[in-house]
Amino acid sequence: MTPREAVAAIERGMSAYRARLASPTRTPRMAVVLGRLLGVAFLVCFGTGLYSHFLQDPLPWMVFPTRPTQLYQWTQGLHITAGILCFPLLLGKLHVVYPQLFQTPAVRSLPHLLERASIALLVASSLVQIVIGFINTVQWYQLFPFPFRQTHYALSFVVIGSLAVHIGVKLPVILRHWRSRPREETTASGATGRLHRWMDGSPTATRRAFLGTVAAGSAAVVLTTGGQSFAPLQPLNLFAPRDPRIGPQGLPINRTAEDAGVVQLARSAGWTLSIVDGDRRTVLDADALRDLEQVTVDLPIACVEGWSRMATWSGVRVRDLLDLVGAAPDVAVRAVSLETKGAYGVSEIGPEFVRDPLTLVALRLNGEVLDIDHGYPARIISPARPGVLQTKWLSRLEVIA
Ligand code: HEM
Ligand SMILES: Nc1nc2c(c(=O)[nH]1)N[C@H]1C(S)=C(S)[C@@H](COP(=O)(O)O)O[C@H]1N2
Ligand SMILES: [Mo]
Repeated sequence: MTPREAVAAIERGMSAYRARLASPTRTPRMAVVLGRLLGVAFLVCFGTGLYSHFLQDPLPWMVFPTRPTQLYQWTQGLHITAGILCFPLLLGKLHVVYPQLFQTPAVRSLPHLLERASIALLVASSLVQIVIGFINTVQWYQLFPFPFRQTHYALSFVVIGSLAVHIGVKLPVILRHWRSRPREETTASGATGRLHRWMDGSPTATRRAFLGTVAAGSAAVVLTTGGQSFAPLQPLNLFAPRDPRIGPQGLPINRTAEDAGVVQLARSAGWTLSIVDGDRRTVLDADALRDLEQVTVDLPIACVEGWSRMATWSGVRVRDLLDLVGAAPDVAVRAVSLETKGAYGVSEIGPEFVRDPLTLVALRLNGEVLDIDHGYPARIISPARPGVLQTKWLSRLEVIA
C-alpha cells in the first residue's frame, strides 16, 4: 500500500466513523446554544477571577470598592459556581462537536489548521483550568506539583485568548444559528439531511432529552455545591468541600493554630501588637488593646476557595491604631502574623481598606474572645476582601513607606 492509499484508507475510516456518530443532538444549532452558555460562564469566571487576582496582587494605580461588604463573597461565590457549571456545559458541548474531530481531510488549508489548533488549545486549556480549579476548592493541594494560583492565572489568558479566536472563526456559524433553528436539518458533522435516530423519539424529542440532561446536571452541581457560597442553598449543600456552619464559634477554619505553629506564641502572656511607622512605634499588650474604643461590625470571611460565612467581630479600628503613631491619612499597611513560615503570614492592606471604619484588628468573634484557630489574640478583618488577606495571630502593623 502506498502512503497515499494509506491516507485514503484512514480518511474513509474516519468518515465512516463520523457518519455513525451523527445524531439529532449533534447540530450546529446545539453547538451554538451550549457554546453561548459556556462563553458566558467562562467570561464570568475570567472577570471574577481577575478581580480576585488583583485584590491579592494589585497594580499600583488600583483602588477597590469596600462596599458592599459582601462584594468579594459574591464575586468569588459566582466564580466557583460558574466554574462548576462549566463541567456539565463543557461535557455537553464536547459531546455535540465530538464528530468534528474526525473530519476529512483533517487539514484543508493553513487557516483550517490554525482553526483546529486553536480549538485543540481551547479544549485542552479549559479542561485543565476547570479541573485544577475544582481540585483546589476541595483542597487536594498536593495533587499537582505546580503552584495553583500562578498556573490558573496564566491559563485563564490561554483559555480566553483561544476562545476569542474560536468565536472569531465560527462567527458565521454562530450568527446563522443564534436565533432560529435552521430550516434544513444539518448535523454538526456537516453530513446533511440524513438524520440518525438513537432513542425512539423524534429528533426534537431527542434534542429536548439531551438539553434536559445537561440542564439537570447543571442544576444538580450548582444546588449541591452552591451552599458554601450562598446561604439559601445551604440545606442542599451535599458535596461542597465546606459547610460554612461548622467550625469553632460557628465559622470554618482554613488553617489551625497548630498547623501554623503559633499556639505557644499566641497563648503567651507576653504577646503584644506593635504599630510601626518608620521610626515611630507603639507597643500594645492585650489589656491596652481592650482599653481602646471597641467597635462591632458584621463582616463575612470569604475564602478564595468559595466558602464564606457572615460573622460579628469586635475590636479596634486599624485607623485608630495608626493614629497612635501619627500615620498619614492615606497610607497602606502590612499586617504581620506570628506565623512566619508559609505565604499567609503577611498581607498588605491598601489605603482604601485601611481608611475604612469597618477594617478592624478583631479581638472577639460572635460575642466571644477569638478562638485560637480564628486568630487569637488578634486578627485583621476588613470588608470586601478575600479571606486569605484576613491575617490571623497578628503581631505587627507596619505602615508601608
Ligand atoms: C474558564 C474557566 C475559569 C477561568 C477563566 C478562571 C480564572 C481565574 C482567575 C484569573 C483567577 C485568579 C487567579 C489569581 O489569583 O492569580 C481564578 C482564581 C480561582 N479560581 Fe478560577 N477560573 C476558571 C474556572 C475555575 C473553576 C472551574 C474553579 C473551581 C471549581 C475555579 C476555582 C478558582 C479558585 C479556587 C481561585 C482562587 C485562587 C486563589 O486566589 O488562591 N476556577 N480563576
Ligand atoms: N496567619 C494566617 N492568617 C490566615 C490564614 C493562615 O493560614 N495564616 N488563612 C487565611 C485564609 S485562607 C482564610 S479563608 C481565613 C479564614 O479565617 P478563619 O480560619 O478564622 O475562618 O484566614 C486567613 N488568615
Ligand atoms: Mo481562604
